[in-house]
Amino acid sequence: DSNPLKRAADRISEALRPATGPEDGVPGKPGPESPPVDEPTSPRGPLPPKSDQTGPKPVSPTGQSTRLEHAQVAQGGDRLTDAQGTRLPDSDHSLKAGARGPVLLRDHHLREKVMHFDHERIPERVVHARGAAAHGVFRGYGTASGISRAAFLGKDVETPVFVRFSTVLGSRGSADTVRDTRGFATKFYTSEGVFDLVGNNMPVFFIQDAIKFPDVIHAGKPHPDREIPQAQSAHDTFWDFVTLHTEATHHTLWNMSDRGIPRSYRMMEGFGVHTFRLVDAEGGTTLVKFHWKPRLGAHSLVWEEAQLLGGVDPDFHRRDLADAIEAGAYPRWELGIQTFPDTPEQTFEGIDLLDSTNLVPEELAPVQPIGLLTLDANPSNYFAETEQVAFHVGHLVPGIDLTDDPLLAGRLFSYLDTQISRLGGPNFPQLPINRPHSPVNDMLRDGMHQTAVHRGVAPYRPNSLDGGCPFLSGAEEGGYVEAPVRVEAARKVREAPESFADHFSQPRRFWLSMSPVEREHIIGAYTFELGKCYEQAVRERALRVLVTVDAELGAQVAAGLGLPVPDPIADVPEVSPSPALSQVGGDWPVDGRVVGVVTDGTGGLDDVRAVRQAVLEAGMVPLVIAPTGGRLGSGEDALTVQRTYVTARSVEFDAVLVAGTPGTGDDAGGARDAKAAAGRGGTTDPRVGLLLAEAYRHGKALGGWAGADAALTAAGVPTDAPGVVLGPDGPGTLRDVVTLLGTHRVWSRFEATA
Ligand code: HDD
Repeated sequence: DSNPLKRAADRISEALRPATGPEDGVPGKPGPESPPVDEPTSPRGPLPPKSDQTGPKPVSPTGQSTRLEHAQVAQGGDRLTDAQGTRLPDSDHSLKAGARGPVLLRDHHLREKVMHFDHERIPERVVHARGAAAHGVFRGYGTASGISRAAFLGKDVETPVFVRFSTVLGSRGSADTVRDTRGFATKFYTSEGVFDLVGNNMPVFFIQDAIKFPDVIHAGKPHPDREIPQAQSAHDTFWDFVTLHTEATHHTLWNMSDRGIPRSYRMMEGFGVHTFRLVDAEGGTTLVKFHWKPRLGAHSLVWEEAQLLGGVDPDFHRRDLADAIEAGAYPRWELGIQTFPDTPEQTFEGIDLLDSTNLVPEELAPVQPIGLLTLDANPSNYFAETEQVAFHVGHLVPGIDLTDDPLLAGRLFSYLDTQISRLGGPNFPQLPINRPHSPVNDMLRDGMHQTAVHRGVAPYRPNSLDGGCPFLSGAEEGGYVEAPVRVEAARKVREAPESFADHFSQPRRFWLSMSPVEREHIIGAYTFELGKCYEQAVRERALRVLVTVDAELGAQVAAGLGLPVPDPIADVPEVSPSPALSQVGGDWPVDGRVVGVVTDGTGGLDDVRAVRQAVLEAGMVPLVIAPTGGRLGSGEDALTVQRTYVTARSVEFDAVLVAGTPGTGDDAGGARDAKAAAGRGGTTDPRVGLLLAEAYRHGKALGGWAGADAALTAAGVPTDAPGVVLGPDGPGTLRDVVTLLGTHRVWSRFEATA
């Protein structure tokens, strides 16, 4: 070859050729690259299911299961093929005219592979884009059977479910722990069709009429010019909207409370928000509000934790849910209902049940348990299941009906409509995750992405050509018959009823129901969010709203902003608190709580081993934190290090234990374990110091033994402070720490104690 540039390039590639590469000219393995040394050399079957993915596999009469099998259906056999099933000899090299020649247009595999990749993403949900989901089962208690004929509410009836949790404002890749409302959407695959309960972790909504939904979302989403801020309500347009529409005050107050930053999806309440109508076997009706009550209690992060997690682990909630299920700590919620007589007024104790900015205090209408939800399996494929699941408030089964809540009415349009652009056509109910488990026999035909092969010639009714099939069902044959509720003749108007005009007594009740520490958090949240607004008019209007809710709330936030306290907008009627709204108090199971154990790994490993075992036996997750990765000790008893001083951050742990301390002069009993924790020369390693100081500041339980007090003291943690346990040994310390974890946080460590 006379081209000097080409000769030089050839020499370079010759020099880079691996010594152990395959022979040139082997069919299907051309070129100078060698396969990675650990590439398998013979085919094998698909990976076995994970431990949490075994168990009964429900089979849908309509075809594929909604659970598990579809992953295998999509990938049969052990040979790579193209989408048409033709086996492929190579997937790493385009077809070329010579190794250094042009790529040929006829290379179907190249074009198919890149074409498919180009279209891998679908539009994210316009709201609730960021989510995580799990499979599970719902077992009815039968306690609702007297007021609802829904078969799945029957005693011991088990129904497969898929639950998706979400944030509202952020994009698909946004952080889990931002301050926001959380979605809590449940798909029940009942024997009578799919029922979707599409709720949130807050019982009230920003607006009373669905026609304002585009407005409130436009206000909350990033500004249209720079597309910032992402997944935040702390900006002018959000506060502009919620202060101009004072009906948003109640929901906004919930968002500014600890409910806006949950500790875990497993530790959130859920609410159907609207009032629904249950229908019994005789056609009798009862108004209800749905509640999900978590077995682990409702708990939250503190604001600094939430912010740190946004950077340290943006997937915190997603990871927490999946890890807990994989570990067998299955999250559970009880489904409950508040019931109200279905009177023409549709009010209860003066509260308008059609106004979704209202809640009904549990003290006035207790939540009665009607069934148990257990989440016991993670999705096999995020896209196929979590991304493609399509919920809709209009997916109802006999026994569950709607009310005339104007917020609900608009939703009945929106959820069906949005799937057309999100999932690309009207056949989204045929996607495996959306398929009912009951027989489907509709007369919907054709359309984009039609996967059914419909039989017969007469998709219309009545017909005489397909034997008159399919037949209709009255209520006695399980048909969905809308409750024949009377609709009063009235003028067509664009108005809200007078009863929708009180925007302040419900927020005031929420504020009065909070404990001192929760109020302190709310004040902090408003001060932060309004402090991030640039518009003076918006801040001043927000303060007027806040003083109307409560003088002290308004005054404290005004002080934080450095603004004068304005006059209230209106006089607020007297309301009594609802203690059930406070999250502080109670003693809760500690399942799946994460306990960090700090050790330098040079001695006293027996205690670390024992405490690790005790944490596991208590149903919690122990994570051993050491200066570097690898294993501590040797032989069968060696301990695996899960976090290093570099990868550990306090926000990941519910409690932190320090195994021993320097200075006691021998290797026994954990004496040297915290040497590295306290650092060479007796100073605490700054990363361990930060870990302990943060955990302390966030009200977390701290423990230690064998003189761990030195490391704690060096981190600025007073060893006689509440919730700091210095025990005789690992397991002894842990016992007290478990008791502290039952209350979620050491509340008395906050200035405004509970
Ligand atoms: Fe909505 C998604 C909850 C009012 C329009 N909504 C969506 C999701 C949840 C809620 C949990 C995510 C479902 C999933 O995981 O796929 N939405 C609520 C609650 C509301 C509410 C509790 C009030 C009580 N929503 C609401 C209104 C409208 C919408 C008033 C429109 C007028 N919501 C939608 C939507 C979404 C949605 C645009 C986006 C993706 C989807 O539906 O499937 O249609």
